Amino acid sequence: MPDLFPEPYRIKMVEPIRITDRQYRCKAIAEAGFNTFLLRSEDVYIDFLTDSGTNAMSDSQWAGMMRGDEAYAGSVNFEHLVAAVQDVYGYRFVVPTHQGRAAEHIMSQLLVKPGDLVPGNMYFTTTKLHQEKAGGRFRDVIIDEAHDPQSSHEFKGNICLDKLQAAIDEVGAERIPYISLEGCVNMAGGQPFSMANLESLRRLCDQHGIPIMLDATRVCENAMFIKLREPGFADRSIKAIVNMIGSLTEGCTMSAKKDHLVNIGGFLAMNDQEFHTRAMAMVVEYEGLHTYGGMAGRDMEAVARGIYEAVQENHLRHRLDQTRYLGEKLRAAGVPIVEPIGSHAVFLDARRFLPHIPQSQFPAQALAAALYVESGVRAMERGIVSAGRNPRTGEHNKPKLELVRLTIPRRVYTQTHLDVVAEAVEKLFVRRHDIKGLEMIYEPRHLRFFQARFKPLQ
Ligand code: P71
Repeated sequence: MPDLFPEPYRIKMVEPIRITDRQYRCKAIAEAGFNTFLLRSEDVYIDFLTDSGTNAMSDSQWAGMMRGDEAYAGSVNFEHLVAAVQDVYGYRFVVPTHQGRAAEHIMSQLLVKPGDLVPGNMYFTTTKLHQEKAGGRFRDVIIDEAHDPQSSHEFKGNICLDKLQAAIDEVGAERIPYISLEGCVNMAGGQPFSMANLESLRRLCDQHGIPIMLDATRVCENAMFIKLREPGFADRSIKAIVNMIGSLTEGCTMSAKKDHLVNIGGFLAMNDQEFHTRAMAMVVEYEGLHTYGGMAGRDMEAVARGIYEAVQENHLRHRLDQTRYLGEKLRAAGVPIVEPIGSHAVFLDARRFLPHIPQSQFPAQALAAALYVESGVRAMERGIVSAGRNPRTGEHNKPKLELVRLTIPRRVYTQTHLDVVAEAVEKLFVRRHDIKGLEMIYEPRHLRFFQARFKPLQ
């Protein structure tokens, strides 16, 4: 693959990682109840659990940490954060939060009323939970292709306007507080929406007076895909594309732990003054004063600087190429992955990887556990365990996608690390028939994937 974009950085500091043997890992995964969330980080060799909060910060961000203004009120770093969001996204108001779900909590409580319907381009676990806790229901209105891991549609994050229109006809626009639009849809495999789709969505929403709230968690990566794939955008800067997305939406929730290249942080942003006033009143109850949310001054400075680094084209070219490198290696070895290769991760298709394990025996969970034992590589289940249960019937939700996510932290691992991961998955694929299903022996009520425990079936 000669056309890979190289690292636009050099390494100034290193963090040793530990290689363990198979016997050690067998014991570790059993102690963790076959749930990779419950492993100790020290027992992991290459950690592809998530790209969330696992970023390497730049020298500029670390320098910014030393300029933290830790005043309780009115920190200058808050001003920098607000200015960066206004400049890059174009939203008028910013409410800082400690991470994305805190922004989702505040937004859902303030905008969603009992009985409301929130249409979105595929669910995200925490997003949906907060909508439901506010008495709302989530409705998936993503295009059908997003549920087909083999469809190579270039913008699988697009919203199906017919599905959305049907939802509006069914419940009435007044029961739809907003449309939830996620960039580089995580659960679909890191798949972007197109600008053309957002513009059509905007027109439909304008007809009905429905706002669009962006989940901006990975929107810079989405903007890079727009630049690479959508006619008319090749010469636009990433910042200009993100700004255009901002101008077509009423506000956003942000987990800065992803695209904005920090280890902790987030915010809620909006144009509506009344929403802002109410969000400020609520953030002081749950997070902290409205000029820091749940963040230290230094954290806000790192986010402010990270916002600008996140829209650097070289950074994004390298980022997407790392993911593509891993995906193309696996594809070449015949390993079933979600197509096309997305932004932040390569997703293994556990249904095709382990056709002998029925969904009721948690194939993606079993695959993630087996990969850890094979290699010390930690991945994440994104299938039936993550989908949880229907809050009304108590039945398992049975998602079409049964995936294992190999998630690449930003600016952390080298190409050789990617090779190690690819070889481990390839080895496991050869002896996939040895992998057995699991039985769930404990599950918490909400977000069960974090703490559920399993035992292997014989
Ligand atoms: C990821 C995470 C972190 C996570 C969350 C829940 C289960 C497993 C892992 C977090 C997101 C996200 C999107 C699109 C909102 C959040 C919440 N993703 N929207 O992918 O991907 O943000 O973690 O800062 O609270 O590993 P938060």
